Amino acid sequence: MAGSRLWVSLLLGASLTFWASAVWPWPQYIQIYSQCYTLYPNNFQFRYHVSSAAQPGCVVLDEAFRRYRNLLFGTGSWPRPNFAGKQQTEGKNMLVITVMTAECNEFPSLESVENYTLTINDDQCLLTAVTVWGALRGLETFSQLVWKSAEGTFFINKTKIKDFPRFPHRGLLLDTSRHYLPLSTILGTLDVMSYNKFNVFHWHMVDDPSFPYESFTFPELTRKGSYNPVTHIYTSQDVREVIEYARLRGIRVVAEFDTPGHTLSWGPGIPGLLTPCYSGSLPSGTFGPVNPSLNSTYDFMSTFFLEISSVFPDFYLHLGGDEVDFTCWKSNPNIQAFMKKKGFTDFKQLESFYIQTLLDIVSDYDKGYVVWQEVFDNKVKIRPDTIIQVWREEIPVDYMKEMEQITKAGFRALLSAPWYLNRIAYGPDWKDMYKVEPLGFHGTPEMRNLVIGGEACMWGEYVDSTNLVSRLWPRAGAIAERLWSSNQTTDMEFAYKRLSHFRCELLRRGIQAQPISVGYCEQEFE
Ligand code: CP6
Repeated sequence: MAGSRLWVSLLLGASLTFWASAVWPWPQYIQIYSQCYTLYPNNFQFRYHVSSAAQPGCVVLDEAFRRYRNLLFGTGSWPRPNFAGKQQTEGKNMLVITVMTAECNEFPSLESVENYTLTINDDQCLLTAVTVWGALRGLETFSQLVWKSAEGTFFINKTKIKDFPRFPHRGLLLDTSRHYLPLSTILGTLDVMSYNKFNVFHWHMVDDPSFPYESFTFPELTRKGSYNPVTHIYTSQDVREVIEYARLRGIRVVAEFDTPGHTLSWGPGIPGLLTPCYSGSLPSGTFGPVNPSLNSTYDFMSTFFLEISSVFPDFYLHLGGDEVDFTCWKSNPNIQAFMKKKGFTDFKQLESFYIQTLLDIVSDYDKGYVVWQEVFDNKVKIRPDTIIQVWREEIPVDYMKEMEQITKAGFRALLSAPWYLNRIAYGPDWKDMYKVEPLGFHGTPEMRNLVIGGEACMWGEYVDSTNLVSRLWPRAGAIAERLWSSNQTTDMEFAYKRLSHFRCELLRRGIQAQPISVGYCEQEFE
């Protein structure tokens, strides 16, 4: 392979038509020809093929057709083409969709097949997919292939695409505890995620500063733990709305309720849950992680996670387990006595005891779980199907070594360490994130197969709805392409051109994406 940039320019000849092929993320197999067809906004339709398993009434696709019609041509009506008689031969007036299975009312999962093929030629404009989730990916690609001439005519080039994701888990983490993100901000982010073919929303719902999740079994958690129990909470209606909005875009919602650390906001709502820290022989009035020495803690967790297991339909829950600070546990005489009784000599053993008990509780609810890497590092006994998320950059080992160790032990791994979007630098920092090779460690093919993908993280300490969008986009796109496209898609010049173009397309779609370098966008924006 001579590098996709060269290959595309050979096919298209002129750089004028480059933007007809500026798909992001880049498909696995794509051939674009210079021949192109006219699209007529007034007549254009999305249609179900007669042999498609999904037919009108399939909400996922009906809704997607409406969205993509708006994205392509806007909501207004367009002037009729003035060469009406030639429409049949020169125009492409429909995209025909066929899917093999009709899971229109189900949820996407880690196992969902997202493959699709797109064929635009003299005879047809056809999108085929195994599932509706694949059809959604194909519709997005189709929408990126359509371009508008200076005269305002819509065109699509003759194209053949066979596409599928490199990794099945392509996530974005949003933190709604450090700052509350309004529902509209979350929904807007799900839209842009779908433009990037991301398929997992990792909802880091609660943390030390606030508890915005409205629990119906423990309403005090929200009443006493949120920034404002009227305006800064996610009601069960809100949560349902996020889950359905995500589903319609082929996005899973993986909720994280991080324990035993990062739980200060849980304290006021559940007296006795957190460990009282001691200063000498007296409680200091401050609190540490969840108290692992009390039966009441596990009773609470059983009830709480029973609720969470039913509210979030995804098979996986994220149980956290990161950054547990032992100083408070160390200071507390009751914890010390509990350790002695259990024969623990190390606080890692105490942490393991807590996590193991929690994992057993959640397993009983028929859920799978994702945990942060410390759970593996501290040698907690975990079910073999646990997914470990790697977030630490250097200490104690570099993240590629960590990926190697996790997969060598037979666990599935998710990579996040190189992908902190909350961190900003002066310069084109998307390049380093783009260049990451998730399988860049020493290992067997079996070990590589255990890497199910990765996540871009937007930790919220310095991010709220005022700066989220521009900090996310288009930089998160670099990670989206690394997780979707082939490991051969590494040409930086080609990526730069397409990402610049994609950023302009995001602006056209009303997303305040930041520039990746100097320059301008062809179209004008408000
Ligand atoms: N919050 C929680 C965070 C981080 C983690 N957990 C975090 C800290 C430093 C970096 C990246 C992430 N802000 N709950 C660790 C997973 Cl560099």
